[in-house]
Amino acid sequence: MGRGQPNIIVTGTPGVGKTSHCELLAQNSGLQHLSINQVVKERSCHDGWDEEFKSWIVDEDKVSTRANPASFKANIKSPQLLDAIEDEIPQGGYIIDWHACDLFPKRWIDLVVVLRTDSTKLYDRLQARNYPESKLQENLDSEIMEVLLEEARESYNDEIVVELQSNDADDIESNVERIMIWIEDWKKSNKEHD
Ligand code: DAT
Repeated sequence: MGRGQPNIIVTGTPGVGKTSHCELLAQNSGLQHLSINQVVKERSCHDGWDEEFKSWIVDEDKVSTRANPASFKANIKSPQLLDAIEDEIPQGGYIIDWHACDLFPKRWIDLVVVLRTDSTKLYDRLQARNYPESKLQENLDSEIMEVLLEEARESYNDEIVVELQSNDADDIESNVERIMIWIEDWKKSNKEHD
């Protein structure tokens, strides 16, 4: 049984513009913006707030889906998070916003967008967020080392992983336009298979 609408992951280092892209894309496409950070926060799927790193503590090692789905379920530290996403995402129509993507089984995902930002611009954006120096440096290193891009390529087929630049406001518009065209194509080719 096919999905009527695609599921898209928008990922990348914190500060690259995931939320900005997802909000505009949701507005233009009618797909739903699903911020995993928000889900973790609202549904209490976390082990508390890390003050130093200013983020919710989710044990990502234990929620890896690279293993088979059964162990994915058995290993997950916060079953509520899995239940929450397991019921909703497979139906399609979600833009998933998170700084990691290997949580989601391949079969759920139709496109993975990895946003990239030049280090000087990313530095300024993270500094504006008052990130502590340790976290700022950690995120800059992660961006320079292409950690999220590698993770996306390891977790999904190369054909569905797209790397897009997010340096200026114009990039947001052109990236969203490009994804909109992809969504329309996806819908057309999926209809043919129904
Ligand atoms: P993320 O969700 O990846 O953490 P965000 O969308 O919250 O990132 O953006 C962080 C900040 O950077 C926010 O003030 C908006 C700005 N920003 C994001 N993408 C941008 C772009 N392509 N051009 C200019 N500013 C951008």
